[in-house]
Amino acid sequence: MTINELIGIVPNASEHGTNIDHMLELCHWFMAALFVGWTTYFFYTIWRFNKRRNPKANYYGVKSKASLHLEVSVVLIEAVLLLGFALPLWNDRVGPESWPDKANTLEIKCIGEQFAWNFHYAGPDGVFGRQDNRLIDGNNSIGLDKTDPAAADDIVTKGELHLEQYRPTKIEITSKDVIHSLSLHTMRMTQDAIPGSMVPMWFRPVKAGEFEIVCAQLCGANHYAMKANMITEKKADFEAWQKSILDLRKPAAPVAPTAAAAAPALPQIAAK
Ligand SMILES: [Cu+2]
Repeated sequence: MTINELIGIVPNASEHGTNIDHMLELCHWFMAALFVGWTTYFFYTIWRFNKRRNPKANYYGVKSKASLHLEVSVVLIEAVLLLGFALPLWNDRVGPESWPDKANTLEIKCIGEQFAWNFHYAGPDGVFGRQDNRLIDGNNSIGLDKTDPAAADDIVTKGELHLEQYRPTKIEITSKDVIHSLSLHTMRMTQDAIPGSMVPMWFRPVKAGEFEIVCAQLCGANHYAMKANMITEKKADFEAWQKSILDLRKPAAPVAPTAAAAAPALPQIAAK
């Protein structure tokens, strides 16, 4: 059992998450060592320097260099964690070279609001329809301009994020009102949703399944309930989901006139 599991980490579902978990595990071991070390030292000083053992004050203090060496070791270990693990992982997420090839990337826009997550997909044409906050109303939660031809096949969901297994995914995040934070724990990704900014993040989902999304920024009275579902599915299932939504929008096919409808009306029998 790892410390990560002991304190209840949710299972990882992304490609890079294994490295994040590895670094977390190292940090936890290091913190555990510091915790045990400092606590032991604390009780030692209470015993060693109490008044009964030391009726007379000592004006010379510590002469040993042990504490200096310990402090330097702590700084060195922290430097290794930061420079050797944290910064390279950070660079893998945001470094200019790290972004996946656009042609193979599933791009999604995420718009937070009090207290829900909206997800906007470009649809089969791969082009996002124009968006304008002035168009936001009860039936148009992200202000999608429906007169824009590119918007015709766009898909907007509330509380449901569909991802394609193994496909690099880029999510651009913003908010309509206050600061929220899109937290995909199982993907080891979290990014603040800031009104007026579009902040991108990317990852590659590798584990299929249904996972929980939460808001990680205290954003108001119902912050605790600002959840959504993340569904990672196979390519075929993802495409079927997209098609099922678009099919609902197709106008019903005109009904061919049936023989009964075409037949002349029967003469009415006069009521007596
Ligand atoms: Cu929120």
